[in-house]
Amino acid sequence: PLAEMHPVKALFKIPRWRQLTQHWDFEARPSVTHLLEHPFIKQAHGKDVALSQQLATLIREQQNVGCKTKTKHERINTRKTLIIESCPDDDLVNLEFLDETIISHLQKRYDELQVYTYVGDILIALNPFQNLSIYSPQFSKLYHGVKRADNPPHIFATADAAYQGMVTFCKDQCIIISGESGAGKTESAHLIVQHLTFLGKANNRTLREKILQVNPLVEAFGNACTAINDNSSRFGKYLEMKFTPTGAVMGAKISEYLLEKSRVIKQAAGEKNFHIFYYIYAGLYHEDKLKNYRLPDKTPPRLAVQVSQHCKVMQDIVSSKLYKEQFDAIQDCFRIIGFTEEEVNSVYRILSAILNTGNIEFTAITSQHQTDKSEVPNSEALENAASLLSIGSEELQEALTSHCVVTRGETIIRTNTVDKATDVRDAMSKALYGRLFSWIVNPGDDGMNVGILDIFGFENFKKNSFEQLCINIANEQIQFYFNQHIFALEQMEYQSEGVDASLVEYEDNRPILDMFLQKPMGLLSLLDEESRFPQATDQTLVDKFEDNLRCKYFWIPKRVELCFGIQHYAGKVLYNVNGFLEKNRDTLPADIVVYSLMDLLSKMVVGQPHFVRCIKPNDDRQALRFNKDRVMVQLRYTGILETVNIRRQGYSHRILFEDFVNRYYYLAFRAHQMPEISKENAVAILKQAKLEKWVLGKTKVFLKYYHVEQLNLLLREVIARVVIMQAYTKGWLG
Ligand code: AOV
Ligand code: MG
Repeated sequence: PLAEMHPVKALFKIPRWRQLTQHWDFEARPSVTHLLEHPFIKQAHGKDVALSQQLATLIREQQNVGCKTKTKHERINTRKTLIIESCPDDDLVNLEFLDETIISHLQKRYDELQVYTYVGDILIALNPFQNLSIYSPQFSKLYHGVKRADNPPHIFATADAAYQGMVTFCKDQCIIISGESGAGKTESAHLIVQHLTFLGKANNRTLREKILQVNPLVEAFGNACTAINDNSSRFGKYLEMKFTPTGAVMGAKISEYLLEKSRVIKQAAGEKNFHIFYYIYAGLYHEDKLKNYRLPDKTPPRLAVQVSQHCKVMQDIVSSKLYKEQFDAIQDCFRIIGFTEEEVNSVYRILSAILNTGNIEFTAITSQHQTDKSEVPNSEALENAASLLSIGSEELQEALTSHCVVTRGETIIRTNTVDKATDVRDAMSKALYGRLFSWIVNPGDDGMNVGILDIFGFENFKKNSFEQLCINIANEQIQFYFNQHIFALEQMEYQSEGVDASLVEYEDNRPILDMFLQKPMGLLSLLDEESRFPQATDQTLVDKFEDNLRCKYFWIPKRVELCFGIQHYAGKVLYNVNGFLEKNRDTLPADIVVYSLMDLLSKMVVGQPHFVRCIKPNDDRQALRFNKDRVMVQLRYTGILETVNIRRQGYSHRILFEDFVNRYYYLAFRAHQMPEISKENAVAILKQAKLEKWVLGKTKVFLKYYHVEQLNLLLREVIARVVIMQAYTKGWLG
């Protein structure tokens, strides 16, 4: 019942009430009916007696303070309350705290099932590890063209902000989702797509369904079960939703980055192949179509290796109801998105061909003249694969067991050893799968758009290799972009207010990026260069790095062999160079990988960004379990702590003179003497409060977070004194 009770309860815990109250002015207090109209109250009303009672009390209270005949005493008290409540705990930037406090704060919210929290304009999303009912159509309606502060933090609010930004300013938007594996990036991306589809009034049912079916389809081919996440994305995804100038959804386009194709061939212990292989096996078995695709239906000694590696007997797969259901779901996706029957048939054929290819084996032919030749002893798998791909089995065998070399304009055919032939076979499977994936993810056309980036997060394992380096450089770039953006906004306000922008400093990660990307002496260029030397070894690579990279972000640890350390923005990571050269030769050169990421970044720079930082509260995938240490680490490397600091270093409070004087005049003037709203009076208050280092803009006072803290403290003291004095004069206190 917890889950059932949740949406109303969680949203209605005490902070909600506070949130409701903090936007009301004294004078412009909403009427009771208005209050009852508030969406959250509407939902809660009648559902829960205790809540209704709370509500009634609140309304009574509000009526009292709202009425014109309130006494001075009450008015002062109300004012006091409002000032204290003016820091909603929905937004961490509004709170003054240490790192420890942030954690406790998030924990408290998580315990109340409030998984979303803001840090300024960034959304923190804690993975609930249970289904919450806060994503229903009612919630979609709530987060529709409203001010962010009108509702509790929500992933829908981020989608709404992007949508509003796009429609209002006719500007492309992008939503960048980051966080470690299993933190909830992909789920967040789904929810954003769901909400954008709603906002974009995809009335056309077919179009709406099409867009919503894209994700499950792409995930069947691009996601797999890993040790950390049962549905782990094994590719970076950039999804663009296209809209007409009036904001109606037109379609969606997906770009994929760096699909982990090696998974088709091999998976780490306890991990599985891409989902789709299991789905089609179970599905085709139940439809009695395995034969059509030349897949074995008994339990042969070597069933399609990739699948059998984990499901020792085929029964494991075919008896899984889940796989069969998923297969049906995928069939639906194909149909709804508009794949023809023939195309779907081709997809299954290619997948079956890959499975059969995995079963092709080679033996060495040792004749008098040749010792490096191989052949396929059992032709069944070969014939199956060839027939599924509509090529001759002879041709396929030749392609696998020999290769061409062109020397001096002459083409020479060389034979492959068993090892080489095996490599070619695996490379073929990977390439087939990679192309199939790209074909399914086929891009659409142009228009105004909201892009959603769901990429791998910063990684720091016990042992880190080339893959982690690439992923972390990507994150380093995203962090750079993030900093730029966070500052650009602040700087703009400083400029328009005529305030010197150089007053704000922050930790710039540009030098680290330069160390990686500079040419010709950056780490990646050095790696590329060393990869071209056939004699290069792990040791020569480390030596090369050591000789050429001289900066405080790079070091060679003394006691660990063949390693180097990098001080990333998110923390120190030790990389083991073992395999770096091979992996760099085997895959695209590091340079190219980082370019394709630059491409991504340049795309993002065009759009107005919105950030979602996903956090995994525990490693056991359990609901309501909050591991402080784990959360702290992630806050650090998703840059949240950094952001809060950045916000603090800057003038996080920028208050209009009018609001400032109204709020704090007690500090410099008498209680009954409402001073004129002016810059001079604002300065008088600041001076009286003995504050330093504040700045004046054209229309606003620029304050540091601690200024506001001090001001509020002083104000509380002054009000307490005034109240006591008045109580005496009225004879209330004897
Ligand atoms: P990831 O995308 O960040 O990991 P996912 O989005 O796949 O992580 O989330 C992992 C699991 O957490 C999901 O399968 C859900 O069970 C659960 N989960 C996440 N968000 C929610 C939510 N809002 N409500 C309910 N359950 C949720 V990776 O792709 O591995 O980096 O590579
Ligand atoms: Mg994912």
